[in-house]
Amino acid sequence: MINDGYTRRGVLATGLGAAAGSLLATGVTAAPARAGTQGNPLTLWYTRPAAAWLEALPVGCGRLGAMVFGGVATERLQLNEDSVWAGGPHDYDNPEALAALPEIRRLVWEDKWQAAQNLADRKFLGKPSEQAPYQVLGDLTLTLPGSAEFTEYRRELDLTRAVTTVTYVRDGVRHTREVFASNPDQVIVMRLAADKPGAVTFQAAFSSPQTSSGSGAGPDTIALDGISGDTQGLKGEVRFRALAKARAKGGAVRTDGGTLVVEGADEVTLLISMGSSYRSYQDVGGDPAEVAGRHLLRASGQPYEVLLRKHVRDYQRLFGRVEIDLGTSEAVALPTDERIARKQLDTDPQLAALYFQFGRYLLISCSRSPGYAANLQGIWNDSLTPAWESKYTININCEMNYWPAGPANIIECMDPLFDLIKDLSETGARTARAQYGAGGWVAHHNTDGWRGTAPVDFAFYGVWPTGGAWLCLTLWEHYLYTGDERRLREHFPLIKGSVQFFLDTLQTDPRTGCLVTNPSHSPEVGHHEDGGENVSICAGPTMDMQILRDLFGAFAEASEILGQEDEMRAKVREARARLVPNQIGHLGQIQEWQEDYRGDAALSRSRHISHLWGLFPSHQIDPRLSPELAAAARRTLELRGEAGAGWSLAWKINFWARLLDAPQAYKRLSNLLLPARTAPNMFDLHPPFQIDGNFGGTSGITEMLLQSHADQVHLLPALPAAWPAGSYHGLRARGGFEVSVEWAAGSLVRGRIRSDLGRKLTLRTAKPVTVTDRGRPVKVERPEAGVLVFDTRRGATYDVTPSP
Ligand code: FUC
Repeated sequence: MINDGYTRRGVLATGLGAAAGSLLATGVTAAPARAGTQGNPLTLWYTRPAAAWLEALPVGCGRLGAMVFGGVATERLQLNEDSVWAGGPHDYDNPEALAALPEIRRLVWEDKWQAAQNLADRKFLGKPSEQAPYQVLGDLTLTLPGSAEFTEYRRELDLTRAVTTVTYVRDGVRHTREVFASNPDQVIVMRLAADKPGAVTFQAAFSSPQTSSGSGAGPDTIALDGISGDTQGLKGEVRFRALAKARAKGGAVRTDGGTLVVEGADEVTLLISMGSSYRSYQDVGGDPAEVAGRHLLRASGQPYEVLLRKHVRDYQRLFGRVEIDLGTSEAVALPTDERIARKQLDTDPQLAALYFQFGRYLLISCSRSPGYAANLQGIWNDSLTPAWESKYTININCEMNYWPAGPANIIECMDPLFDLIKDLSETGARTARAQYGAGGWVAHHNTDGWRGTAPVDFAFYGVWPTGGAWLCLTLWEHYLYTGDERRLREHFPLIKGSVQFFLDTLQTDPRTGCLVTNPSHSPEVGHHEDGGENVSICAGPTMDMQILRDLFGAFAEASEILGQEDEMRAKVREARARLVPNQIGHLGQIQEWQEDYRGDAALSRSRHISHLWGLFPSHQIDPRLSPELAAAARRTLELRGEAGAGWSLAWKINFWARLLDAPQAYKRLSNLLLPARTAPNMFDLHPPFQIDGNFGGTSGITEMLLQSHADQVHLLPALPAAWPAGSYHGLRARGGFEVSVEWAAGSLVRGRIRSDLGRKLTLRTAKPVTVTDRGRPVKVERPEAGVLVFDTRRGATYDVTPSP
């Protein structure tokens, strides 16, 4: 069985057989009469059909997604295709902006913020000033005749195989449906089976809130054709087609208009294919019928078992790289929604492990090639007008989506993000020219299917030129994790273009002489809100300076590695030295702005904590290297307060982990897993559903167990008391290391580190350790307590054990 194969292979691969074995054994023995997780603790499961969207279970293969409701009389698959954006190709740049820029800057220098912000609202926002929403494609609804009664209902999502299953007994027949989304075959597959011959009977039809129509497309296939919606005066131009084809064993299949009719089959495989006319942000001339038809035809030629096997193999190649055991308890036997409703993470450590793996599952399911990057809802959206248009918000949310990709060992999932950055470097070059008269490229706080890069919404939120710069640092992160120079060379022009924009636009602050952004802001936080003013606009906010310090640093290092741009490197290093440094303010906090504003500004409880960007994802603020700044970051977190939207809480887990404060990090994780922030289907709630919190939470758990910044690999840096014993296998550290660790009584029992690049390794542990290479002691230096340094060989595996 595939599932057995997965777990056994995993256990063998860990070399930590004892810990992994005990995880499995506990899962099995804890399984209660009510079925529980049936020996597989990596299962979300429920005793009722989904009564709401946030109870339905997500499947996806990057390009396609579905929410599966698991109903008995009707089954609903809410369908998404990741290019269905309202509107059409559009250049958002504002031709009036460039002329207004000097005046906006002057007003900022004179502290006339309200006037500056008003002018930016009038002249500097994109046209239109709001971007387009990502939209639902439609539903496929199955109507299944029979009595209203049913028993032995169970609905689950198996994270080890990425298959969701529904089973129940109705009118004396056990029905079983499985659904998965296949990346190799680019279709969503549903199999309907029964334990009596001839018992599979249903009708299926598409519906959609879009302008669309259903029809028959052959004797066993129905179609839905539609077009995306209009928005902000832009005509909807993404045409799409969905197809559903039934392949039955026994019984009869026919279509009746747009209805698929299946009668008396033994078993049915339903293949769902979707395609759109979107070829790129500037071309919607594709043929949706060709795309949907091609994938359907190819899948049609393959038996269900083959489609399933290919899907599971493809998925496990990514998912199977990491195992995690944070301990277990009786609670694993409860349905997932009941576990969340208990509000007791302390007595349910496996729920944290499940959340971690669910995050990995989600990223694999919504960010794969072929396909576009994960938006605010990944790919899962049932609306024409989703919250914040389900765009790519790049002042935190989109980047957060990708935090787990490197450390949680699914780095291929970043590829669609890199495609997005490539697009933005093109549209952003237009914006740089049109609105700033600058070279290079710029992206502000949001983008959409049309890769808008001009400022949008209001100046208060939108006039922030550093979104593209942050995105570029994900390209650099990829290199830090993989050491892949070929990719770095491919990505370097994007980094260079972003740097160029800032070389062209940074201003010398007349008061401080520092190089600063102007206009900009600290995302979404006002620094003066009194006297009818509410202004965020300013010069040189801390976050910008932190991002640019890292961007310029990455550029300099990359250009050295690649042997390119010597002259520009010198200029960039000079500029880097002139950025405003991190500063500590009057409350002992990290200053959010160049000026240490008093009053409400410093006391803001905003969910945005942008000035701690330097603590995470960056490491400019570090308890070891800059203890005073770290203390100020702690103060900042205390001032900002404990509460927060889903993503904000998730960010705080990462912050506290970086401050090596396990109790505080764990507290934020517990809060993230409360019903107010985690839906019954484990989707993160801002609220509403926003997927960043899932990914930020996954990243936060990693940061508690393994950190690898500032040239050190730190094992178990913020291990909470609630997880006294456990293990993980396969997390990744920067520098090309794969790390597995087992711990008991809160301390390391053994670790195992594979070096893929043969780099020098600096290892930090709470207690002294010894390193061996195939049983032989390795020569190490011990520069300070808890730290050892040694040269590794490419491909070698090192064992780490507590020193006697
Ligand atoms: C920013 C945040 C919101 C939300 C939205 C998508 O505006 O302030 O909390 O995450 O982006």
